[in-house]
Amino acid sequence: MKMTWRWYGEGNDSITLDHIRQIPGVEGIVWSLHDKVAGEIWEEERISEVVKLIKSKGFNADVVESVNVHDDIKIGLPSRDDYIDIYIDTIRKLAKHGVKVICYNFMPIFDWTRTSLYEEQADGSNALFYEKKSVTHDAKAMAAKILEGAGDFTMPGWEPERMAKLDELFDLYKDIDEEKLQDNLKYFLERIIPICEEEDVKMAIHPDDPPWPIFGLPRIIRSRDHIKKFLELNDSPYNGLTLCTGSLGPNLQNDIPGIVREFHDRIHFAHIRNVKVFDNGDFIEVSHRGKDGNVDVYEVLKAYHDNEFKGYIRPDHGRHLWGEEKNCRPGYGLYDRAFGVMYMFGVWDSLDKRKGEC
Ligand code: DNO
Repeated sequence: MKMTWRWYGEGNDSITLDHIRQIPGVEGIVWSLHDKVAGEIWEEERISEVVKLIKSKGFNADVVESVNVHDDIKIGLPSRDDYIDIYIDTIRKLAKHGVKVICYNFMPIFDWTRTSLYEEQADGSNALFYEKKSVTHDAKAMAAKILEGAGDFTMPGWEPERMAKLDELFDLYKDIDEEKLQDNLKYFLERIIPICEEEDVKMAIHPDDPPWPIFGLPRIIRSRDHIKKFLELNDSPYNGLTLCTGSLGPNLQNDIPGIVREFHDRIHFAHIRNVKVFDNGDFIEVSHRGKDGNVDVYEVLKAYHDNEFKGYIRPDHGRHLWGEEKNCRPGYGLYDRAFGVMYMFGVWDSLDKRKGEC
């Protein structure tokens, strides 16, 4: 596995590349142009500038998370072809600068959703929290809360421009059910995957977070069966997954180690995160340690190890520790994610040793 770290760019992240250099074993920076809204053109000079900066600090810049997909593509509007052309243009430009994997999602309107970005914990830390009963009808109130919590940082998938048009967006999605969304995803894949094959860039879809429909909007990448269906939409190895344990984890029916074992050869990017799920379905994000939550992180890593996973991996969200919430983006502080890296290496290195001894 190749360890990576998500970084939001100069001036848009409280953590610097120099901080990241001190975390053992991190080889690559997962990056994006975070000021770009879905459907906007990515200029080559901007891409080249970021890649150069990342490489100048000794990291690879192989993974981009995300190039967001415009809602017109997800809804299947006639304008989708123009937006797909722009997407293809971005794939080609990224390939030219050595990018190997693009992480994206196909969630209608909202990216990952939480009801509290800084839920206080008994030990004084705080973390991202999801209260099921608050995510039923008032999407606008929730969007406002998320934007407020993000402060001056950009929140991918929660662009204020889009959030200002929620009524319009909900109206456009009103006839889109799971099946239609899947058809539109297939259409998108049919156009982009041949380009990815040509350019040697792997697409890695991110699962829906949380793994159930919210505000009546369909979500189609949230279980083993959905993943299987998705992979069958287009058989190319370039049509693959970002397997996120924290996104699938809140549904306790999801056997994540089993999913890794079944689909490992289509997983290009692994996100490791742990969640603790309460009896009423609410959940809180916890440390990466398996025992702290409901995701058996050891078994997940073992499934990757047994299959000699060579893809990219990163710690996903962490708790905010030692007061860093005053100046870090939600879920993306320094300390807990650095612990996550070390926990993963702890498990991985011991699995390596045991394998050598067998
Ligand atoms: C959460 C992330 C997601 C992910 C997108 C991919 O922190 O894992 O926001 O980047 O869904 O498009």
